[in-house]
Amino acid sequence: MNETQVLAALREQTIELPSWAFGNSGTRFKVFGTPGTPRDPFEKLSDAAQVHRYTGIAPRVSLHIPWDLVDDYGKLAAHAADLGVTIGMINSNLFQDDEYKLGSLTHTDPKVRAKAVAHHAQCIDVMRATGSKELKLWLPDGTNYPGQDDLRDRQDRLAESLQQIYALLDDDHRLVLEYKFFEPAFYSTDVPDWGTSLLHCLALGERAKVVLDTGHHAPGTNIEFIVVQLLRQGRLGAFDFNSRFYADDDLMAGAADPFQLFRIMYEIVRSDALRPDSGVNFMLDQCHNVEDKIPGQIRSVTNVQQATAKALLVDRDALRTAQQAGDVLAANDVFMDAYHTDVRPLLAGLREEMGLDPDPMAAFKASGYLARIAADRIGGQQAGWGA
Ligand code: RM4
Ligand code: MN
Repeated sequence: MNETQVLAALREQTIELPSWAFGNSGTRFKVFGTPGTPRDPFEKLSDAAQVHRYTGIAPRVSLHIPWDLVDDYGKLAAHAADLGVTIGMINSNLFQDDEYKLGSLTHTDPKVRAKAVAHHAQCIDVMRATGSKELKLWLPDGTNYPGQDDLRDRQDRLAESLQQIYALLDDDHRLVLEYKFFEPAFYSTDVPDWGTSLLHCLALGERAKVVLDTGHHAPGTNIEFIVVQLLRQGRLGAFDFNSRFYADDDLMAGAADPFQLFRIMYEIVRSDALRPDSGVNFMLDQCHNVEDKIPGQIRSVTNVQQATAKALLVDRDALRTAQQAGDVLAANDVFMDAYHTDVRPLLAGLREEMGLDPDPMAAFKASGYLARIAADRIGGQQAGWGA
């Protein structure tokens, strides 16, 4: 790709933000409050819109139900539109209700399963009211002890519950199913890997796709290989980008391993899946526990953008030639050359062309927004996990 083509591809790229990144979060040890933290979904959207304002590529915000429950979703969508953003995926919540202690969609009790399915009917209503087209499920279900429950029956119950949810969707809705190898359950997880997610999606139908959260794999997993397989099947529905050192750390995307992010984005580019109509939603799923949240999101967005720019710069003709000649070192050189390219000037130029400040982080800092919200948002309950 020449520079004009690279810039054209970057201009089309969008990244979706999670509303929960703007609320307080923490670990099981402590949740730290931050001055100016949003107190409701309206304020979360206002903060998310700041990220779009300075990066120009983050025009959608995912909601999480019930954390983002409001009386009037039309009003929330109108607020988003006023801010220049739209509502993205609607995430359901199957992990914060006492009845779900032993499972939700997989529970042995049909009443609990019915309740979990009904929660998705509520999420689909939110989709209709906000114009969202995607329902996202992450299933916390699993067991802690061998023998605790029947692994095979749980899969059958899950398949049946998912069918019921899928049947509730409108024709232009999609269902995306996320996998995670452990936590909160430690012995078995009912959707632990991409294979399980894919099998359930294949059974459901065309509009069911897999979500790949970069934090949800065992250390050492070759995530870009999974990307390739899901793209080959046309079943990669979305990413939840974040970084990890140990488990599901939810750190800023590209912070721990920018090379991995580059390798993932290379496979996206290689399969022509960056296009807005490719069906892959590039989302962040992160928590900012010790850093400021809006700058944390800006950094994440620009990290994904940098990895994408480098991926676009791979000389694919030279790479193919080296690969076909069996020239291992030359092929690796071509790949690494792109990775080592400093794309910051290219991206600064792109932003200027888009009418943005070339340095989004500095421009946001200079705006004084953080000081303003700290002064304005006094009183009320700060939003966080569970609210
Ligand atoms: C899960 C998963 C989901 C997210 C929840 C809060 O680990 O990553 O995507 O919605 O956390
Ligand atoms: Mn996730």
